[in-house]
Amino acid sequence: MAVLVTGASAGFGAAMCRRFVTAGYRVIGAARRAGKLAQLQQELGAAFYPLSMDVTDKASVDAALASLPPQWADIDLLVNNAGLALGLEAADKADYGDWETMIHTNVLGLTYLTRQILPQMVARGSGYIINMGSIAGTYPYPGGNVYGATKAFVRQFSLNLRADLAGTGIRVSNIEPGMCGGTEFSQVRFKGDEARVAALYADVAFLSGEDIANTALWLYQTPPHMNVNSIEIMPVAQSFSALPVRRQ
Ligand code: 8X3
Repeated sequence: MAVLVTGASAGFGAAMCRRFVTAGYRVIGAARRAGKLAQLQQELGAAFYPLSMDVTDKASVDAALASLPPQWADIDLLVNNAGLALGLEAADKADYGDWETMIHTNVLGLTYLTRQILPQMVARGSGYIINMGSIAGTYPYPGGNVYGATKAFVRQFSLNLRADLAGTGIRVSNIEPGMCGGTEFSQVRFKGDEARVAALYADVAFLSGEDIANTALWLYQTPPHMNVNSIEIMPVAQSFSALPVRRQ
């Protein structure tokens, strides 16, 4: 039995691979960047299996999964972690290509992996799917437009999976983090604008990839009769703000 983590080359995904291997699990790390996966394999050893795939390309997902050696083919936990935010512009100014990339990765990629791996879990009558949502899937904010909408898809898809999987013993959870740092998330969102990234995180005790990896491990180790449907996590430094009102 193995754990499969997508988006394993950096951030939450790499942190999860490290955490699960340290906890004694066998982990398949899936990502596009084979070099980063090879580094992770050097670090983690035989308990880690690097799997090159592009989650936005269904044929690549299918071929990668079909290539798994038999001893790595039974997946008990799928962590659909691959995802990204691109841009923070208002909807009338956002780059449409960015919207497409987010939808392909955060929505279609997640559904490809899920659809491919669920049948083996159903056949065994056990398994766990952890999806990476976001607080952006619940709370709207300016510039969140398509990114937040993809995470709202992930939240509802997670709940709907539970409806379909009733009686199977398979568990599904959606992790919904708020502000996290120390990952490539904001570098990617702001396309390498390091000054903007630094300004965002300045003097904030943000969540780390390790915090999210520990959460995923805790979920997986909860007793089999227990399903955490969703878990929303923010740094203490982040909270809510009043809705803006435009006065005449
Ligand atoms: C990451 C959280 O607040 O940047 O999904 O959208 S936020």
